[in-house]
Formats: sequence, structure tokens, C-alpha cells
Amino acid sequence: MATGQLALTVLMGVFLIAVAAWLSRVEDWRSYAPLSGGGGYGRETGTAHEEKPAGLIRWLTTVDHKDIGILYGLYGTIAFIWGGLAVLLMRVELASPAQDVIEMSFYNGLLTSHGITMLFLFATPIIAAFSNYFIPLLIGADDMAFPRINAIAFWLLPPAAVLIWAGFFLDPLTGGQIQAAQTSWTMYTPLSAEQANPGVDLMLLGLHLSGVSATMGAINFIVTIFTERNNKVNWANLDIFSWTILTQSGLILFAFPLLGSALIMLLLDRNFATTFFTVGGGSPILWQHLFWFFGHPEVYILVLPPMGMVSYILPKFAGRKLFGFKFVVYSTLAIGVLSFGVWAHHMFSTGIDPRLRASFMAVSLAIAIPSAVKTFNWITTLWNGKLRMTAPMLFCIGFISNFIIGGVTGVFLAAVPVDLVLHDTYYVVGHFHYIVMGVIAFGVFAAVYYWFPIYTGRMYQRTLAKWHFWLVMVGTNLTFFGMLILGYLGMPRRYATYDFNPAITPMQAITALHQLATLGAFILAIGMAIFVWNIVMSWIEGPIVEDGDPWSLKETNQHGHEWHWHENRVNRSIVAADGGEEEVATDGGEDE
Ligand code: HEM
Ligand SMILES: [Cu+2]
Repeated sequence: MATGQLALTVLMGVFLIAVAAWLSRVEDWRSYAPLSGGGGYGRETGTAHEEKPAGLIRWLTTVDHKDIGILYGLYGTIAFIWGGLAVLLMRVELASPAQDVIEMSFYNGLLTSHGITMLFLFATPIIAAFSNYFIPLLIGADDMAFPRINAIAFWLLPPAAVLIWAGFFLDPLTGGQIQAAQTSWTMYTPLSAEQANPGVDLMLLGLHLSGVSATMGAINFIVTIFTERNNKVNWANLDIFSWTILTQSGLILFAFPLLGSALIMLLLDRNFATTFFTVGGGSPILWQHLFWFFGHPEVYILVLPPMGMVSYILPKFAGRKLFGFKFVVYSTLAIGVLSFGVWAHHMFSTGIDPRLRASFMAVSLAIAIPSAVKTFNWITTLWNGKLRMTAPMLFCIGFISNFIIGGVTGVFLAAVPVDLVLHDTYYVVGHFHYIVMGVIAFGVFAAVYYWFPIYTGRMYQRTLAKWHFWLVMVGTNLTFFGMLILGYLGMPRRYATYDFNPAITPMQAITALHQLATLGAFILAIGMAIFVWNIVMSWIEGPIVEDGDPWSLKETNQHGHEWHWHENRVNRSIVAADGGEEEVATDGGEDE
């Protein structure tokens, strides 16, 4: 035994030295991608760039930040569809009180997969889609600081998804030996430690991989924003979106490695008889501390960049600069710092020390202050503005109104006595969906429409975009406001069936609210189908944007770096069409 271990240790040492030796021989590992600009302009003129291989090989080997951004976007969209279909099935089951459509264990699998997918495979990557594409353009850099690490970070994600979803595919293949994990996205122990289903292990491994990917991306963004800025871009005039990505990356750096460690500990508990989280040896509460020390910052990891998008886009259609820019930056940093001090508000009902509870309540209420600062800044930016109700603007306004509901319900939950009543009811589900669907997804939609001409060179169909907005806005509020009321009526979350004592709550009210929520979910799904259709069709055959300033931003002096880059590209392709010389792409290095 001892000699075996010794041999293994020596082997590992040799291996590590070999890796180090190899790395030291790889020259220029901090290399740059070829000058970007091959992103597809010139397609219309037939002067495609030679520097990138064509077709599938290009997408498999690309290290261009714009290509990687698009890959992240495609990935996030697929994950959103998967998570959306899962939830539609769940909502169908919940439309009636009895268990009549799907198996309860399947419901639990869907519930787990929906949460994990939406948070780790949709929301995190979809933000990376925008940051990868636009941060270098916004700060006047050629590319990310480490283009290859950027590509590696993305390519860790497809295997992560395969592992996370593996249980669903392997269930029929293995005759039920390996099933989808049924731990819920919080993976609370002892349930998750004791569930003897290899599907859980596969999911934990996939989750670990997705965390490694996010951490690699975060390091890349921090280095890029610190070292690759064009010399005209200093900290004082760094745009608000880059500020939020910088803060987000800082949060990822502290939060995700912790999740990774906790996942490893859980895997060890499951497979190697350690006792970190067991009832006898360790403590299930330890899991909750570790999980939520990651989990609460995670929600700000997801919400800060969309806040940055809205802070960036809203002023463009309000015709005036963002009100109190500095305070929007400060509030971003304040939320970033505070978010690490509130995790135990998810644990008020676990029996932790009441003094601890009180201090966590205080910090949680304090976080409302920087959040309110942001909200008032957005509203003040709108005030007396010359509003243009384009699709991105509609989504920005929807974002703010949903954020107010999501935020205020959160303040309620931060109060210990209120939380003790509402914990683990649908009120919680309603609260966080106002944020994840009504805020995070809305910010993303605003950004998709706002930047559409840049990454496609075309314009989307505006009428369809407005249909998308109204369906999603109505669907979100119908579904999740219904859930807030369900929570007040005492409906617990995570159940596939329900039954109530009429003396407490009439069954008809519960059923009707569930049906309302199901209706809302389907309205949402129709809106999303229109969105995907619009994006795909407009990408293929939308009208080509030949204007360097399609949103008329020059009028209000808000033509940012990325549009400058776009304008250069448009001009270049016009020159090329004339048979003239092509200039070298400079990625919008100059100021506007
Ligand atoms: C598209 C419309 C959506 C609908 C109709 C919807 C609906 C639901 C429902 C019914 C549940 C299960 C509640 C329960 O039984 O306890 C749930 C859970 C969850 N959803 Fe969504 N959802 C949507 C979008 C999203 C998005 C965009 C995200 C993330 C970005 C998300 C993240 C989550 C998470 C993390 C959970 C698990 C929460 C927990 O158990 O702690 N959802 N959702
Ligand atoms: Cu929290």
C-alpha cells in the first residue's frame, strides 16, 4: 500500500515536471490572434479573408474573441431551449393538483436540470457571449489577453453540458441504472450525498468543469481590462459595461473555486467515504455555508453584467448620458463587495445562531442601497429624456420595472421574520425569477437587439422584436406574480403535486394560480420562439446595415468604440466593393 502510494506520488511529480518543461518550451504562449476583422465583413463583396479556415474547422479552431463570443451565444441559446422545455413539462404537470402527466422522479430530474442548466449553461455563458465579443472592441484591444485560454474556456463547456445532462440520456440506455440527478440545483446534503445514482456524480463533474471554464474566462477578462486597454481608455472613461464585467470577474475569481472545492468534497463523500457533509461525521450545514458562499455571489455574477448592459444601452435611446456615471460604478463595486457578506440569508431557517441571523439580515438589507442607487440613476436618465421606444429600449424599461419587483420581494425575504414564513414557498421562486427571467434575460435581449447590426451586419425585424417584448413581459409577470401569491398562500416549492386543507387555503385558488403560471410560461415560450425565429431569419436575410451609425447615436454624442469599429468595417467593405485598397483592421482604436 505504502509503496504503491509512493510510486504514485513519484509518478505525479514526474508528470508535473514534464508539463512544466513542456510549457516552458512553448514559445509565445501569450500570443495574439491574427488581427481581428475576419469576422465576416466582405462576405457581401466576395473578398473574404484568407487568415481563417472555412466552415466547421474555423469554428472548431478559432481563437478570435468575436467568433468565441458567437460560440458562447449559440451555446447559451441551446441551453436556454433545453431548460425552457424542461420547465414547460413541469408547468404542464403542475396545471392540475394530481400527478397525471409525468413521473414524480422525472419531475425532480427536470427541476434539477432546469435550475442547473439555466444558471450554469445559459446565464453564465450568454453573458460571456457579449463580454467576449464586445470588451475588446469597447476598450480598443486587438483581442483578449490570452486568446487560446479564451478558446479553451469555451471548449470546456460542451463536455460540461454532456455530463450535466448525461443522466437523461443514460437512463433509457442503462435501464434506469444511471438516472438524471434529483438533487435540486442547491444539491443539499445529506440528500445529494446519499442518492446512490451515478447520474449525480456525472452532474457534479460537469458542474466542476463549467466552474473551471468560468474561472479561466474571469482571469482573462481581468488581465484584458487591466493590460490591453488602448491608451486613450483610462479608468475614468472606461465604459460601464466593462466595469461590470471587471467586477463580475472578480466575484467569479472568489466564488467559483469555492464551489469547485465543495463539489470535490461532495464527490469524495459520495465515492471515497469521507464525511465532510454527513450527519454523523461532518455537517450538512457546512455544505450550505460553502454552497451559499458561492451561491449568493453567483446571483450578482449573473445580474451585474446585464445591469451594465442596461446602464450602457438605456442612455443611447434616452438621448442623454447615464446620470451619475461614477455612482453607478461605485454601486457596482459596493454590490460586488457586499455580496460576499450575505450568504446566510439563505439559511435563516436552518437553526443557525440568532445573532448571526441578525447580522446577515443587516448586511442583506444594506445591499438594497447600492441597488436602489442604480435604479434611481436609470430613472433619472429617463427623466426628461427624448425617449425612442426601440426594442432594446423597451427591454431596458421592462428590466427596470421587473427589477423593482424582484428587488423589493428580496428585501422582504432578507427580513428574518418574513423569511421564516415564506422560506421554501413559491414566493422565493417568484422572487428569483423576477430577477433571472425578468432582469437578467431582459438585459440580454436588450443587448442582442442593440448590437445585432454589429455581429450580423444586418438589422432584425422590428415588429417581431416588439411582439417578442410584449409576450415576454406579459408572460413573465403572469407567471411569476402568480407565484408570489402562491407563496403567500402557503404553496411549498419543488413539489410535483399539491393538496390543501380548505380551512387554510381553498384548493381552487391554488389550482387557478398554478394554471395562470402555466399559461404565462406558454406565453413566454411563444415570445421566445418568435425571438429565435427573428434572430435566425434576420441573420440570414435581414436588410444589410450600411450605416455606420444605425441608431443615430452621433446626434447625442454617444457613438461608442464598438460602433466606431462597425463604421470602419462598413466603410472598408464599401471601399472593397469599389475595388479599392483595404485598410488593416484596427478594431476601433481611435476615440469617437
Ligand atoms: C423561461 C421561463 C421560466 C419559467 C416558466 C420558469 C419556471 C420555473 C419553475 C416552475 C421552477 C420550479 C419551481 C419549483 O418547483 O420549486 C423553476 C426553478 C428554477 N429556475 Fe426557472 N423558469 C424560467 C426561466 C429561468 C431562467 C432564465 C433561469 C436562470 C437564469 C431560471 C433559474 C431557475 C432555477 C435556478 C431554479 C431552481 C430554484 C431552486 O430550486 O432553488 N429559470 N423555474
Ligand atoms: Cu442570496
